[in-house]
Amino acid sequence: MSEFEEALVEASRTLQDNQPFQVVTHGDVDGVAAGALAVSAFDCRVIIQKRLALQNLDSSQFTLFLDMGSSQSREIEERLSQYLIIDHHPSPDYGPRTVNPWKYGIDGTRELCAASTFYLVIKRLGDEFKRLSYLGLVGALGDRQSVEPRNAELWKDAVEAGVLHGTVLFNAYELSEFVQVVNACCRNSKKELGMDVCLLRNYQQGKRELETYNRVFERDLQHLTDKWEMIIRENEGRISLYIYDDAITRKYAGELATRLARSYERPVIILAHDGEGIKISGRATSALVRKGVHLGNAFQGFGGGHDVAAGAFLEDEDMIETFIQVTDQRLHRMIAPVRVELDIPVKDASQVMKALAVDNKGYDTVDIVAKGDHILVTAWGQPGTVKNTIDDILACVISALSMMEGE
Ligand SMILES: [Mn+2]
Repeated sequence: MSEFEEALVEASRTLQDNQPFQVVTHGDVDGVAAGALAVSAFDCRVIIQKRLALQNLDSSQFTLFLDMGSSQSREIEERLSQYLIIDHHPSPDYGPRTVNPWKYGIDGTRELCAASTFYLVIKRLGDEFKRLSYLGLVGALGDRQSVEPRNAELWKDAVEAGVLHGTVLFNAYELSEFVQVVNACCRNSKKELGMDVCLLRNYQQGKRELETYNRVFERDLQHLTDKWEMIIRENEGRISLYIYDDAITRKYAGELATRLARSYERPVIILAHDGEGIKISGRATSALVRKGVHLGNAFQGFGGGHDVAAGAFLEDEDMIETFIQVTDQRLHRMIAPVRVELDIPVKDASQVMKALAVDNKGYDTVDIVAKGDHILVTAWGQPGTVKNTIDDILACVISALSMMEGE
C-alpha cells in the first residue's frame, strides 16, 4: 500500500469514529462540493468560511477542515485537540493530521483537489459511496483541474455508478453547466444554494444565479477592457498587472483575473475592498508557470496558494504599495534569466555527445561540448526552462552511458 493510500484509509477510519463532527470548508466550488460530500457520507454539520477563522469555532468538537488549513496547521494544532485537514494547497510544511496530495508527491494544483481527495477517503468506506464521485469531479472542474490523470478514477466511478452518462449528469444536465451553476451561487454569496445544487436540489434557482453571474461578469470585464490602456500605463516596468478598482464585483475578481491573464499572457493581480480590508486575487497561466512564475510563493507573508492562482489579504490600504513592491520583486526574480554551467565527468565523452546531439536539437539556449573526459554544458534563459533543459540533458547522459555499458 502506498503512503497516500494508507493516509486515505486512516482518514476514513478517523472520520467514521469521530461522528458527529463539525466541518469547516471554503466557500468556492471545490469547498462547497467537499462540504456536500461531508453531509452525504457522515453525521456532521458544515460551516462555510471565506477565510479560516479559528476563533469562531467550538474547539471542543472534532473538526474536519476541507480545502483549507494546510498552511495554518500549526495554529490549528495549538487550538484544537481533535481535527483532520483534507486540503490540496501547497505549504512549506504539513502537520501529521493533514491529508494533502502534495505531501505524497502528487500535484495538488493540477491532479487532485480537496473534494476529489475527500471522495477518495470516503470511497474507502465502501462501494455504496461511489455515486458521490460526481461531487469530487465538480470540485476538480471548479478548481480548473483536468480529469487526467488522477481525477479519471472519479470519472470512471461516476460512470460505473450510473450518475454520469457521457458528460450528462443524472440524465438531466451537463456536468460543465452544473459546475458553472455552483460557481455562480458561490460568487453571488448564495453558498447554501450552491450546497443545495450539489445535493441535487433547487437547480432552477441556481441557474438564475448563473444568468446574473454571466451578465455582471461581462459588464465588469468590459469596464476593465475600457480602461486597459491606463492599467498598462500604471503598471509600466512591472512583471504583473495590478488592478485596484472598486467598480468591479469583488467576488468575481479571481475569475476576471483568470480571463485577463489568459488574454494578455501576464500575471494579473486584482485588489478590492471587502469590509474588513483589501482582498487580493492573483492569476497566471500555465505558460507563465513554466517560465518560473509561482504566485503562491510571491504572496508569502501576505497570503499564499498555488503557482497559477493565489490569494492574499491586507488589513490596511497603506500596505498596498509595499505589497506591490515585494510581490513584483519576487516575480521578477522568478523569471529573470539565469545561466547554469555543468561539468559532467564521463568516460568517452565524444560517444556520449553523439547521443546528446541527436536528442537535443530542439534547444537553442544551450551549449554542449566534449572536452577530454568531460561534458561541459551551459544553459541560459528563464529559470523554469533552464531547469527542464538541464533535467533533459542529465537524463540523456545517463541513458547514453547505460546504453554504452550494455554494448
Ligand atoms: Mn480547492
